[in-house]
Amino acid sequence: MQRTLSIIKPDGVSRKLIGKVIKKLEKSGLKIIAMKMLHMTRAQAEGFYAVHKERPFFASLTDFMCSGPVVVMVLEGENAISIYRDLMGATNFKNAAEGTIRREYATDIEKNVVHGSDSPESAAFEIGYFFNSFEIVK
Ligand code: IDP
Ligand code: MG
Repeated sequence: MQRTLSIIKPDGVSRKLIGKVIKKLEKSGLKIIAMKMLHMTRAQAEGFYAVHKERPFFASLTDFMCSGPVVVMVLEGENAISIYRDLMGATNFKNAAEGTIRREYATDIEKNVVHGSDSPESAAFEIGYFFNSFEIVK
């Protein structure tokens, strides 16, 4: 069993895509074991994306991520990290496979609707960033 962190980004929430994203998640067989809505401060967004702080898009990305509420979830299942990455599709929606969340709903390389952890190490950091053990159902 593996866990991964999912975020429906501010564009997904403001464009009323929460239900559509969750429908795809539930169809994929992944189990939602934690979920909440929150609005990050700039400092919280910068802390979350600290691995990208040297990238040219860091300021714009963290601006975007604190521009409105997000829905954060913990997903669980066998190979949850790669199953959810496949469901999201490529970072750039133009390269994302047919049927993926980003291919269907993203409008921009930055405003790409969803986030998903990329490794067990980042999943552990990202889940711990948003949830304590009481907020994750067993
Ligand atoms: P990922 O979300 O598919 O894991 P990362 O490379 O980790 O992609 O980048 C994190 C986020 O930064 C992306 O989801 C996207 O919102 C944004 N991003 C990535 N590359 C670019 C870029 O070249 N220009 C603008 N934003 C980008
Ligand atoms: Mg990433």
